[in-house]
Amino acid sequence: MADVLRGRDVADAQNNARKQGKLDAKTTHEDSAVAVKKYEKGLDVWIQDEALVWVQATVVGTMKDGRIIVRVGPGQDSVVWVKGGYPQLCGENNFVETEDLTRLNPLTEPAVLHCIHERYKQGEYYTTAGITLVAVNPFSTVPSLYSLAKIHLYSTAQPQDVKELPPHVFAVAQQAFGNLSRGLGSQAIIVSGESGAGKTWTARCLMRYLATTSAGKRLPGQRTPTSIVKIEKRILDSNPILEAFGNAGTVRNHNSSRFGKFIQLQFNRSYHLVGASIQTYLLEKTRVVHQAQGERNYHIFYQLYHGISDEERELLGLGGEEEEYQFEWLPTDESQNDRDEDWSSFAITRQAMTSLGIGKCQQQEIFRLLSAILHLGNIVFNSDAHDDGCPCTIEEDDQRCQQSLRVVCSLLGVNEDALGRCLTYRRITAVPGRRKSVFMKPCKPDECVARRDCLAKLLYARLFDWLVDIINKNICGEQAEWKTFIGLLDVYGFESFPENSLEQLCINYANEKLQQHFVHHFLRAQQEEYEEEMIPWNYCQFVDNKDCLELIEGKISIFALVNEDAVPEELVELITQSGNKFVSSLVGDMVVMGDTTSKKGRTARTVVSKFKASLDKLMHTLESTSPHYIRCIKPNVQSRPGVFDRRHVERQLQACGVLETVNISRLSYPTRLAYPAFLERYGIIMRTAADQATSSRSSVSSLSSLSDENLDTENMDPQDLLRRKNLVAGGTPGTPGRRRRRRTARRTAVGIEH
Ligand code: AD9
Ligand code: MG
Repeated sequence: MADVLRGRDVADAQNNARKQGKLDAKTTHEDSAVAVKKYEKGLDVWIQDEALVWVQATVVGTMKDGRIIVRVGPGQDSVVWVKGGYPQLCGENNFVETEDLTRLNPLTEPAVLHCIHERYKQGEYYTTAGITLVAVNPFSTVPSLYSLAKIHLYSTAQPQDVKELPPHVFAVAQQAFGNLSRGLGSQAIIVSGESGAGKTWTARCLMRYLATTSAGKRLPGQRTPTSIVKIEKRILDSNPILEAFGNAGTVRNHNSSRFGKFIQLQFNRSYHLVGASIQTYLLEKTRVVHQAQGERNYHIFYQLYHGISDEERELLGLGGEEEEYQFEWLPTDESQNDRDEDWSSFAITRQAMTSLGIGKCQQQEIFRLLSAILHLGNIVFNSDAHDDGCPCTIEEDDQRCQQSLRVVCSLLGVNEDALGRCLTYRRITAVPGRRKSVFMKPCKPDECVARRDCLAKLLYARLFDWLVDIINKNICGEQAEWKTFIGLLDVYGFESFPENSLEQLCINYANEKLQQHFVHHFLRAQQEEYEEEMIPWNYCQFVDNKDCLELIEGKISIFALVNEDAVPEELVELITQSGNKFVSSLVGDMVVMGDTTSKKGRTARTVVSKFKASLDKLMHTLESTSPHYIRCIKPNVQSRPGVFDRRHVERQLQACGVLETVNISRLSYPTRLAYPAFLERYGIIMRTAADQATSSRSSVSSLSSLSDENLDTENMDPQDLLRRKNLVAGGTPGTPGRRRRRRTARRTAVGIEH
């Protein structure tokens, strides 16, 4: 038990031991007296604080009953009696200069939080935490943080020197690229964090860095082939399109991504970027038809509304300049609406579409569809009719509704009666015995609204998928051309609202999956490896979320029960029969849910099963890579620069496992070197060139058994001799046997590095 809790609070140990019955009341009191002994007068400690989470204090004295008296406050003017739980020791740390949290001594939760805070105050937004990079969102443009000079600094550093450079998102990208170009296979950078923490910004920086670096990897004087310049531009151009159609202003982020994204940057044998492919996950469809208070619909609707010319406005049925339409699904929140920004963003989106091969005609089709969706939101139903026992109808007395109905039908290429019937009646198929009978049942008012919303969501989601397909066709490299990839994952963080839907369940499930990947990759893999290699190390407890995942995705689980009751077949049929080829092609491949008796005998996949399958595939892909992690932190909920809410940050550090990562990294051996890299760095202490020429593994093994006699001491400079002796000081004598030798070599590497 003591091992498990190394470095943790004594009180925790006592509590746990007490739970296990190892401490009785008497020993508790005695132990308290022993425990408080270490709190000598004048010692600096951390104590808990309501507002600041942890504050520094100085011990004034201790009581026999285990209470500790400390002074706290700006001038150390207030005296506090610390009751439950013992204060944690501050130690002596230069917080601002501590670039890797695992170097904090003692490594405690308060020290981690304080370090990130102190660095933030000095404009240091990046800090390493073992294999993770902690990135705090500055919420302001920091000059030179992402300049070309910075890119140059990281991209020209030797592989072994990258870690010596200040922590940065470019350092992570460079490590991934360095691994790739040293033949270590595909890499993945997993960016996580809560909404507004900076994931998409970070992913954009990574893309820009990798595109620029890969371009700069050519020989001096060699020109970048035009085809590669084009592909790089297209890859970067995919961002404005995906953000226009998949991002929206929310109360937590004015540019919130409402879908998950995994982009695979593909590199050829010479490590040039030759293509990319994008996989998206679960676009939030509900937003198209429902925007919570203070939130917006997808950016593209506003861009279109404010960005098109007057002639186009008429053609799309969005009204003339003087008579602006009011759209139910286009809420205007003055704090978030900026016409000029929408106007200029629209120009960028259009330009990006053109660059990705979406011509003017196709762009018009897209805009017509978007306008049709907006107009669908203005269609309302006559609920009085239903109250009188008559079928519901589309409201005839509402002029705006009738006009929108006409515009929708014209833009979608469908018949007014057919649309009205689809929205107000549902088809029921009964199969009594072997005879199938079909009849139409009038819908209740709320069912009509649900069918209207379903149609809008279907069209928008299909349009989004179509765009992703087009983008992929234009940026994906030939399979024969690319060999390895660097994957960038930018997915939505955990979500919990007063009212949660299936979307939140899926989003949180994705996060649990990623957390499990992290746990497997880092925490568990590391512990198991040490155990297997019999390297001395102390176990560290971590939260294993496999039970949680089992509850969501197992055989008897929430997913097994949840089935989102599918798009009504009448709506799919209506769109399939549209006179507008673009519109009908969007649903061309859809399988009608109720059509289980068709020759193909297929059934439509539910949202859940589709999402689960795409996540499983993602996990499989991630397993084939070396992962790197970036945890983005949002310093305050108001998205303001210069404000660091310690409580809010601490919660995020806990939730994303940074505190656990730091703890486990600290307890383990943080440095690993491949045999060749080890020899490259320490080979100079080999006695002869012949020693160095043997295979890497045995060379490292013999290097690890170097002793004084092996060193050519006679001809050495005394300083050099001392340095070399120090270098081998961590070595242990080689032992016969393959496994044993491997272990020794690795241990030596670790010892030397320290
Ligand atoms: V969400 O889950 O998609 O809602 P993200 O992606 O985590 O969220 P995003 O990258 O969109 O957050 O960042 C939010 C805002 O913070 C951006 O629009 C920028 O205004 C701001 N930001 C983020 N990172 C940086 C940065 N490194 N420097 C300056 C930043 N501003
Ligand atoms: Mg985002």
